[in-house]
Amino acid sequence: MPALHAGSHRFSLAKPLIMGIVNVTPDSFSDGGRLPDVQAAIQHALKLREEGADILDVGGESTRPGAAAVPATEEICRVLPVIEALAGHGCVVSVDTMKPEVMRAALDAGAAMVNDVMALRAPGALEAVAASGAAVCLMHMLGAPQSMQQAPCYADVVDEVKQFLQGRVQACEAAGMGRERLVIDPGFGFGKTLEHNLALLRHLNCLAELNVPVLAGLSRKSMLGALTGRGVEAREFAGVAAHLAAVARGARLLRVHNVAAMRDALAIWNAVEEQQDGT
Ligand code: HH2
Repeated sequence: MPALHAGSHRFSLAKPLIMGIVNVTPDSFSDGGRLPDVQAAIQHALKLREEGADILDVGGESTRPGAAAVPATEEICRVLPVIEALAGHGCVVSVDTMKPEVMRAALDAGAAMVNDVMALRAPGALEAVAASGAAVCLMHMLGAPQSMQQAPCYADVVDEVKQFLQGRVQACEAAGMGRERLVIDPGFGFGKTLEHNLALLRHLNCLAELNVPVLAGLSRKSMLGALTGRGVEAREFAGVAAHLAAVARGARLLRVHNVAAMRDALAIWNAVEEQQDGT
């Protein structure tokens, strides 16, 4: 059974892990504006941990389609006090950033994982993470957040995403990072149409073949809205179903806003799976 090493933390991946989303952004598409200050973000994160989050993913820059870029200094000001406080409470903290400066500051402040929607392609990002003992989530994105949803096109989306992630895994290994520190993610909604997202979800087991744990991030995403007709605030049930579909195809980490709902769903899932295995 593969394991995940994030700094000094060790996770068995026998059961799927829950990564709770903590956005410290005024413009995030789903909970932006509701967590305007550091104390509120910390309280929200601690509640997510209480509800069952294994990892807390702290982000200071929205990556929703068309979102404005945030300077590194501003992003650091947003996330650093939250990361320091959560690490001080013994939480496993991930930093959701594309910028090497932010990665370094977050790792110094106690983050044990870097979640990068650019899969460490920014100059200096690979080196920043390799030099630490942190884990990294390598996500596929076609283009940049400002333009990624403008007519994304693939010959074979599953194969192209797989090739890309395989290349990033190899780059990390060449930089000295062991596989136990790596996680891959197809990047639902990042330069993908509804059909691309569905193909990736349907064939997620193809990514699991790379022998690196797969993370699925479907929470509140527009594909759920397209399939249910629901607004961002009313996509919780759809999100749980989508994440369980991902787990059925090998996903080992789930990045979610509603940790309590996912924890309950996984309690059922895990009980059924254990019964099946006879364990
Ligand atoms: N999705 C978002 C942000 N970061 N990271 C990974 N690894 N996978 C994802 O699917 C993913 C991600 C977008 O969701 P959210 O954080 O809710 O919104 P925003 O980017 O506006 O903060």
